[in-house]
Amino acid sequence: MRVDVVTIFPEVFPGPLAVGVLGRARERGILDLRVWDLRDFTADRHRSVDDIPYGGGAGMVMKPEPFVLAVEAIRAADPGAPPAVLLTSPQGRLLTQAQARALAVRPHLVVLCGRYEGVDERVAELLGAEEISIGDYVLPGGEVAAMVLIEAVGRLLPGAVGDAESVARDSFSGDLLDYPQYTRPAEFRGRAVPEVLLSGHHDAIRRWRAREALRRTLLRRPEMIDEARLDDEAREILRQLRQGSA
Ligand code: 9D3
Repeated sequence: MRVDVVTIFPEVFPGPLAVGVLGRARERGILDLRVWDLRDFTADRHRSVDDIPYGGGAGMVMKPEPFVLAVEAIRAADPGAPPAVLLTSPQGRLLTQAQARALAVRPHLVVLCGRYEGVDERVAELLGAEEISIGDYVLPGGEVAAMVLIEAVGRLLPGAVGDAESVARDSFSGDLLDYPQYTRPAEFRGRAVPEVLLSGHHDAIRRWRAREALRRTLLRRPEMIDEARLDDEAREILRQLRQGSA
C-alpha cells in the first residue's frame, strides 16, 4: 500500500510509524509512506496556507489551493488507480476497526491533515475526500489522527504482522473488551495471579476469561454488550453477572 500524507508539519513524521510493526512493514516494502510539506504547494512570498474565514469568526481556515495542488501532484506521480483521499477533521466519520479494514484493501491512500479551525469546504468537495475523525475530543490538528489511522490500517496489510494468529484474532475482536492478562511472577507486591490461571484446567480458564471479559465490558462499555454476538454460554454468564450473583 502507498500512503501519501500532506501536512504543514512534515517533521513529525514518521514518528511512531518508524518502530515496531509499522516500521517493519515499511522496511519490507509492504507500506510505502511519503510525506509532503503543504507549503511546497503555495505560490506567494509568505508560503501562506491559511486565511481569515468568510462570514467572520475566530481563528483561521486552511486555504484550498495548496491541498488541491498537492493531491494533483500526488495523482500525477501515480499512474495506477485513483487514490482514496481522506481529510482528518472533527466533523468526520469516526474511525473504527471496520473502517480500518475497508481502507486496508485500497492500494493507495492520500491523507490530508487539517489544522486551525478547519479546511475550506471546497477541498473535500473537489477532491471527493472522505472526512475522518478519531474520536470526540479536541485535538489541535490532524497529524496525530493521521498517524492513528495509518497505524490501524498498516497493521492489517498482508505480511505486516508476523504472527498469523493475532491477525485471525482481529476478526473476532471488537465485540467485547479483552479479559485481564497476567505474566510471571505468580505473586507481586502481595497481589496473586488468579488461581484458576495456574490450575491447568483449560476449560475452567476459558470460562473464567469469558466471565471477566463480559464483566468489564458490562461495567466500562455497556453499549458494546447490545451489539456483541454472544453464544448461549456467554448469554448465561451475562445473566448471572446482571443478577449480581458473580
Ligand atoms: C469541533 C470543534 N471546533 C468547534 C469550533 C473547533 C475545532 C477543534 C479542533 C476545529 C479544529 C480542530 C482541529 N482538529 C482536527 O483537525 C482533528 C481532530 C480532532 O480534533 N478530534 C478528533 N479527530 C480529529 S481528526 C482532525
